[in-house]
Amino acid sequence: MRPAAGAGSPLPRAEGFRFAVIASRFNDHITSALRDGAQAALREAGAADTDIELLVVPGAFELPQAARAAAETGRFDAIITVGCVIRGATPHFEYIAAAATHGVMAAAGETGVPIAFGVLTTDTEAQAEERAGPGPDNKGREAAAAAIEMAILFRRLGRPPARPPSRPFGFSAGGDA
Ligand code: INI
Repeated sequence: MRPAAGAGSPLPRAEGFRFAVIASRFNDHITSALRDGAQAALREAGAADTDIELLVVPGAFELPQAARAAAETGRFDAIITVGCVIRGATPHFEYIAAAATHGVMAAAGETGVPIAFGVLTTDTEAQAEERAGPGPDNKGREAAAAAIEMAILFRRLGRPPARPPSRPFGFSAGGDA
């Protein structure tokens, strides 16, 4: 049986699937490491650079709407969201974290496209840094592994392959086209 996606697990194979990585800019020093972890995992699993599209949003609050729009294009077998919400002195943390969590779950359920949740919700910046390092515990990497596993599962359940765009949109993982 295929091992569950997670820290330290081998990555399932990603050839023949198309992915969007949607990264939020807020707390960019963390989210860029999560984005890199997700993209590196997809490449390591065999996804072609042309099958990985990077989309950027301002903050975690915008992730669900962007994920839903990406899912509705029919261009992606799975989507990976990455973001970082760090608890502050205001209740803003709760609102943003809840909106991102519930919004991503709703977008996945309502579009039928797997959307992995690589959004850190931590008390401190140090906790976020621990989860965004270059190793196997990088939460962007873990989200990418979950997205691949879900893409494989949905293909097995009869989901047709995602349609590539006639012309790439956003930024390809291979460069800033
Ligand atoms: N966005 C984050 O991604 N992380 C945060 O910690 C955060 N805080 O703390 O405010 C945050 N706010 C911005 C928010 O996601 C939206 O971009 C903004 O509200 C505009 O809609």
